[in-house]
Amino acid sequence: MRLVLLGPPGSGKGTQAARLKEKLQVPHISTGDLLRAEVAAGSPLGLQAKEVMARGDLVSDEILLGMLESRLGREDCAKGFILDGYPRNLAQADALDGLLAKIGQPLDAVVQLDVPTDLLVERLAGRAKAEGRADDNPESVRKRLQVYDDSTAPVIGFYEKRGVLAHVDGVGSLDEVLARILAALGH
Ligand code: B4P
Repeated sequence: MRLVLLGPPGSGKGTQAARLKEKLQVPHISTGDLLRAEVAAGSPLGLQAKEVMARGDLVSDEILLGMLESRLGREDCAKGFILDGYPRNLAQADALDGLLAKIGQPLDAVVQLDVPTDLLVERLAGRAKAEGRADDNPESVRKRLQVYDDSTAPVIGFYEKRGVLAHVDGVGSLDEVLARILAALGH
């Protein structure tokens, strides 16, 4: 199964991908986690990404594509993957198409998690208290929601036109949302 999880910040992409990987037996690839690992390691890429992420902006498409290409080339992706956090704009959606065509692994499905904005803000405020992530402060959350509306939301139409997109209601318990995603995937 080659799956993309789409949705605004706080919609549960990372949360559900971590659970789906057990069910689908494919790796969970979170571009946010890959970037946070670079930041934590203090690598040149991490140093570039740190400020951009903290203020809620998108890291450059070029950096993301290189990172993704090297991750998808690893052996554990041979049977598929769950992509969480990529693509985040139309240029990334095009780049992903090219990359997957090159490695002969077209997407099977794209799931969009729908959650109202007031609930997103509430969830991210909860995570700010629990985990203290650098980009969960109110100002960065506002920016991330704006970036989502401006840059990421158009990706929904891109996949709708392809006939591969399923909308899933992301409001409910973790188990309820997981069951809806699995049903949308025919599992
Ligand atoms: P991400 O790490 O992708 O962060 P996110 O969009 O906020 O979603 P995340 O997956 O972490 O949270 P979730 O909704 O699961 O990106 C962070 C930054 O990295 C970006 O702003 C950008 O700078 C950079 N970046 C990443 N990918 C990039 C790309 N492709 N291009 C450029 N830059 C990129 O969970 C949120 C909270 O909600 C959690 O506390 C969770 O417990 C809670 N929650 C989830 N489901 C719930 C439910 N059903 N009920 C109640 N709470 C729930």
